[in-house]
Amino acid sequence: MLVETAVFAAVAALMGVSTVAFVAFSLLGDHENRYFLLPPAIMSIAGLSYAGMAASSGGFALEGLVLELRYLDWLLTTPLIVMHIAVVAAASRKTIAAAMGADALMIAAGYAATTAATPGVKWGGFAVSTVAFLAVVYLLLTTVTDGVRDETAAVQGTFRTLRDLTIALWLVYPVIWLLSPSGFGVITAPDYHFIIAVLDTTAKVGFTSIVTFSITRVGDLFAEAETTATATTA
Ligand code: RET
Repeated sequence: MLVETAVFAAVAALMGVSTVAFVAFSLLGDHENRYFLLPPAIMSIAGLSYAGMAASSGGFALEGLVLELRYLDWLLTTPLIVMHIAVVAAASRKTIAAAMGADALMIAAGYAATTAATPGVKWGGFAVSTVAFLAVVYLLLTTVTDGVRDETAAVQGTFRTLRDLTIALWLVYPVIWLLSPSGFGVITAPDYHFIIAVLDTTAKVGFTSIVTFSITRVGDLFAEAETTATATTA
C-alpha cells in the first residue's frame, strides 16, 4: 500500500473522531456557544475528503481525484475557518463575507495554478491566489481585529494570539507549494502530501480546538468585564 494512502486514511479517521468530539463538547458543556456547528462541519468535510483521497490513492475508487478532493475540502472548509475566527471577534457580516470570499478566491486560483498546463496560467494563478491570501490576512489584521478593540486586554490578547498563529501556519502553505512538484520540484509528491496532511490536521483539529476553547474563554471574559463594569458604575 502506498504510504500516502495510509497517511490519508489516518487523517480521515482523526477527522472522524474529532467530529464526534466537537459535537460532544458542544452538547455536554454548560457554555453558550452559538457557533457549535462550525467545528463538526469543518471536521466532517475534511474527513470525507481525506477518506476519498485514501480511496483514490489506494486505487479503490475516485481514481486520480486526490487533488480535486483536497481543493474541494479547502474551498469549503477554509472560509469556515476564517468565519470561525471572525465571529470570535464579533466582526460584522460584511467583513466576514469579504474575508470568506477572498479566501475562496485564494483556493480557486490555487487550484488553477496547480492544474495549469502552461507557465502563464500557473504563475498567474499563483499570483492571484497570493493576493487573495494577503487580502484575508489584511482583513484579519485590520477590520476583524477592530471588533475586539474596546474589549479587555485579556480578550484582545487571546484573539491576537489566535489570529497570529493562524496567519503563521497558513503562510507555510504557499511556501510548501513552491517547493512541491507544482512549483520548483524541490520536494517529492509523497513528501508534499505528508506535509499537507500535518498542516491540515494542525490547522483544523489543533486550531479549531483553540478557537472553540477561546470562544468559551472570551465569552467568560466578556461576562467578567461586564460584571466589573456594572459593579463599578453601581
Ligand atoms: C496555495 C498555492 C497558491 C498560493 C497560495 C496557496 C495558499 C493556500 C492556503 C491554504 C490553506 C489551507 C488550510 C487547510 C486546512 O485544512 C493554494 C497553496 C497562497 C493558505 C488552512
